[in-house]
Amino acid sequence: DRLKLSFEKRKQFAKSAAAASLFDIMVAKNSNLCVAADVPTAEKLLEITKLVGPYICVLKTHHDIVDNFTDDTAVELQKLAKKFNFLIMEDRKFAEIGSIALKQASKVAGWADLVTAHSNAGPDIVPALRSAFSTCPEGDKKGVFLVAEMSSKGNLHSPEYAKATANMAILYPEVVSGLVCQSPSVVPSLGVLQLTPGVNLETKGDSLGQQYNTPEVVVGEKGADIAVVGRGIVSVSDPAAAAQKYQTLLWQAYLNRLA
Ligand code: BMP
Repeated sequence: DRLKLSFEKRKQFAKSAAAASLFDIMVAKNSNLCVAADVPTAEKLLEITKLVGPYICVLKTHHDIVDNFTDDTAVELQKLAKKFNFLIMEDRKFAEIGSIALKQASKVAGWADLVTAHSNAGPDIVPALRSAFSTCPEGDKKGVFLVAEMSSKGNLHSPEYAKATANMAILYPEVVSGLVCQSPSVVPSLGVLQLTPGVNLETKGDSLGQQYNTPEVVVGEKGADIAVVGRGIVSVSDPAAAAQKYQTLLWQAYLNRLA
């Protein structure tokens, strides 16, 4: 049972190098918190990263919503990732035929350790992204998270779609480090990580379809290995304190799950 096994033990089943290093980081930092750094400018992105860096295992970016995101921004992000020991995930959700996804991913593969992709175009998205990684130094240490389910109201992700997405993780275990999903039964093997967005202590949702749960529910019931918190941390007056609080609650929920 995945949910009863520690991250230390699960690391032994990781076939993707990025998943293995994620398990290491999570254990070293006692953190299963991913911050979604959805801020409007490059300056704010670096500022928020410095504030939350000590508390996270993954920094998730949407670099295309950031004004003046430059190569220098990427270099600074990588320095912070090294300093605070976290991985950078560009949440680009690639969803194209392989040949286009390869070209799109080549734009971010240099600085992102992890990227997200939809599975709707079929399994060849995975080797396409692997090809984009392969042109980078240490490209074989990079990984993909496939979106099996979503947190938003009315989404079209059926159980069959989620299952077919999980099968792609079995087909390409060296490349698919994890799945983005909302239910505990989707993840097909012990070495694959479940990333679950939609976490907020203050509110149940937003006005555009987002749906939130608490850390306890997301980790304990929905099966998240890593939980994503965006506005709950980046849109409050003290992001560092909020990150510390979510880190503590999420890690406690993981310990409770093991017990
Ligand atoms: P917030 O906590 O502010 O709602 O941010 C959630 C983050 O997680 C966003 O960056 C969004 O792109 C991402 N996300 C999500 O909310 N639901 C999903 O199903 C998949 C996501 O990647």
